[in-house]
Amino acid sequence: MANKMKLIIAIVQDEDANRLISSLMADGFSVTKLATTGGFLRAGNTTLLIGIEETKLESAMKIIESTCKSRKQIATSPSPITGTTGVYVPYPVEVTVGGATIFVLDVDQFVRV
Ligand code: 2BA
Repeated sequence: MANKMKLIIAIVQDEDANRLISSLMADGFSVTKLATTGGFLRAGNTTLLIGIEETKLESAMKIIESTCKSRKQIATSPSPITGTTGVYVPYPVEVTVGGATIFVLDVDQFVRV
């Protein structure tokens, strides 16, 4: 019977994406890169789709963990305080983004035609 497959969906920072793709490909993984946008920061990030055999999951996860760094970013959020004017005032908030947000899914079927 064929090996079970998993799909890794990894949301990473643009700064780490190219190095991560190179490392994954050097180890023989296939990768699809999507240009995505985070809902909170409304800034660009990168989502990678990596379809792999279950037995190789741990090795792919290690590469992601060792390549992706967490960084502090400033988000400009609307203030909840509207005061008497009713105007929302943007104010900066520091958030720690990443290393990587990773989802691992079971793959029902993997077909290449
Ligand atoms: P963003 O949504 O732009 O979020 C960037 C960072 O802002 C997050 O980093 C987190 O530190 C902070 N943040 C997000 N939502 C927040 C909130 N409601 N209140 C306060 N701070 C908040 P990470 O957690 O490392 O997430 C990085 C990116 O991964 C996210 O970018 C989003 O694109 C994705 N992501 C994270 N969790 C997700 C989930 N459960 N489902 C889908 N995408 C997710």
